Amino acid sequence: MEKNRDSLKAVPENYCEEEIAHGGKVVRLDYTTKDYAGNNEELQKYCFVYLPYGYEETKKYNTLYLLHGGGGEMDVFFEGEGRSSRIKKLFDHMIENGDMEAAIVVTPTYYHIGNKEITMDYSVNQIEHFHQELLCDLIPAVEGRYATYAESTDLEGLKASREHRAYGGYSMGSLSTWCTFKNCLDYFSCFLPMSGDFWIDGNSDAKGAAELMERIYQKHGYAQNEVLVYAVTGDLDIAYERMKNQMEAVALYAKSYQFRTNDDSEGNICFRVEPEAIHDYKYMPLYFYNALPHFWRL
Ligand code: FER
Repeated sequence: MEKNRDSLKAVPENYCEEEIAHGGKVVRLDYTTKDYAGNNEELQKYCFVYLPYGYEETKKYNTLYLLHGGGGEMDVFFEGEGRSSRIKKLFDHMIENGDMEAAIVVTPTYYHIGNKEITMDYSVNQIEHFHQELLCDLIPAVEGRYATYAESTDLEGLKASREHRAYGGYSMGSLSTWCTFKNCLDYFSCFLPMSGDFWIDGNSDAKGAAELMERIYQKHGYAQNEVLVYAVTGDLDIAYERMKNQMEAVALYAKSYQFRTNDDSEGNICFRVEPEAIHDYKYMPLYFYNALPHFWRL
């Protein structure tokens, strides 16, 4: 596997700062789900949804589902309805300048809203069950309400539109991204795990993760140009060693993947490392800026 210790491409200075005239908007979407990780009782939840500038019901949009880290909630990326967070401004600039394709960006939580008693075991359990909420309730609520490539929101409709659907997250949200890869490869094509490795039964396990990834890939039978994984972290990040071990194991054991070298021309999995970056949400704009130009363009 190619070692990448060069800096990622820096985010242009104004991207996270400047409001643009043609910006998108952040709205709140309420939906009903169930406590799939617990007793299946009905739950009322909500997420924030970024609608790109010029959003129209008659168009079709790519989607990106984004998950926060441990202890976070829906507001980590967009702060709230009608707000103009740094990440919202970043997406506005990237879409306006053609750096990334227009996309609807959805920020839910894998927790029960407002739960203050969050342990690591609770987080892992919620994350490992989140695909049920995702497929049965969240995606149908979002893609039934907003104009995406899904002609229908049953599993068949979601599968037919998988090339237009991406999933990413930071830290424990990165674990959620690996779990979505495991459980939902038929419904998502692009994955952005940021600063978090793939835990198996709650434990970091590089070889186990690599073998599982290979099994999943083989089972689904997608071609290399039908799946993209952009894994990224910093070399001072607490996730670095584990993520590096995992990606090196993928290079050894997961023969179905082709690693992308730095020129990004070919291959469907890469591991990018920002020198001196620690475990902090403040690096997310840098990771989005470098990853998202490759998404929905397989
Ligand atoms: C990791 C490093 C740290 C990781 C998760 C964390 C899923 C989360 C830490 C925390 O929430 O305190 O590699 O992988």
